[in-house]
Amino acid sequence: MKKTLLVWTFLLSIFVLSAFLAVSNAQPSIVPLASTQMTLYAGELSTSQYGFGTSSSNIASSPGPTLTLTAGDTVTMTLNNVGKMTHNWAIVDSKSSTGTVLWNSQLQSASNPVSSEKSGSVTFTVGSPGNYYYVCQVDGHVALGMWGNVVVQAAVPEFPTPLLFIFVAIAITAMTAYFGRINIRRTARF
Ligand SMILES: [Cu+2]
Repeated sequence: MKKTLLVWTFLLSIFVLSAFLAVSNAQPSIVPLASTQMTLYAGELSTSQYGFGTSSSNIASSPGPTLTLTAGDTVTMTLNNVGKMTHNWAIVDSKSSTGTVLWNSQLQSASNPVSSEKSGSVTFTVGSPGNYYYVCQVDGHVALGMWGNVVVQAAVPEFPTPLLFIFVAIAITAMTAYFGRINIRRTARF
């Protein structure tokens, strides 16, 4: 197997893969990043203990269930108020009803909360990786236990395209060399 042929195979592989990428990129993708539906329940365990839970029967003692999100994902949060009081939900930068709301994640508000036995939802795009909080912004409810942790993980990085091309091209070249050697052996026997 001549080395020049292997070099040409390698270059041709890169060319074909590049052409494939150009064609596949010609049509802009309209598929968004992963979108996630989440549901939380809000209510009261007692007059001094309010909280969030993953079902109507497990309104957690504080803090509520930790939400693990991925940066860049679109999340639709639905809050079911199974309590007697009004509640709302928002991701904020501090464990406080007056913390700065992040990513337009506010589900209704302290002045327009979700009524008892009602539900509401909000759709937002998750921001940068880090640790945040979700709270009920109705006055005094954070102190009664209505908060939880939000952990934002980095999106899984894509394998860099140029490296992928070189990797695949090396694989094709290696296969060409392998089968080329077999052919040479067969030719030699005749
Ligand atoms: Cu509340």
